[in-house]
Amino acid sequence: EKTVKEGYMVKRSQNKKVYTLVNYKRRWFVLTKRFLIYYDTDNEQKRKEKGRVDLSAVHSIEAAVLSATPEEIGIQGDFYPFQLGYVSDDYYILYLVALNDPERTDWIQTLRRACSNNLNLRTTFHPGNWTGKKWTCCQRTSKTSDGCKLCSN
Ligand code: 4IP
Repeated sequence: EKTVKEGYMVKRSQNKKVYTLVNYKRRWFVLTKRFLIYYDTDNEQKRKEKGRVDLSAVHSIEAAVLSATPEEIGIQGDFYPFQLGYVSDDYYILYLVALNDPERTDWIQTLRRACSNNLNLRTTFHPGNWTGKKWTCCQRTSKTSDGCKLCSN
């Protein structure tokens, strides 16, 4: 399938396994018409797929706030996070960290274009993170609660 956009970003672990700790990994991202796929970065000649998001499952693409230090993320200085909310077997948010602000804007716009025909797009989102107990943005204690902020466009 044709590549729409590709590049390095740092991703936050999605907590698919309940007992793993949150961490951040640098990955090579490839956006096609139907998927956002991420690969490991060990061998650029022979990249191994680590995971993918089915774009039809995406309900929000927004800038985000990450309660993490640059050291934890593995980036020096400012970082530019955004989020991809989607529903598959559970509710997930993939937090991604772009290399700079224009790159973040471009990833958000490109992903939104790829998802523009989704029927499940939402009008609100949580700018903070789900800690397992509450949202850091609004302190709400339901993971599936409506977002506390209106989506931008
Ligand atoms: C892993 O940590 C990686 O961050 C995985 O990301 C991530 O999976 C795992 O979270 C997390 O436990 P270790 O490598 O230290 O084991 P990647 O697949 O990019 O390597 P996700 O789901 O984010 O792909 P879980 O809880 O989601 O499995």
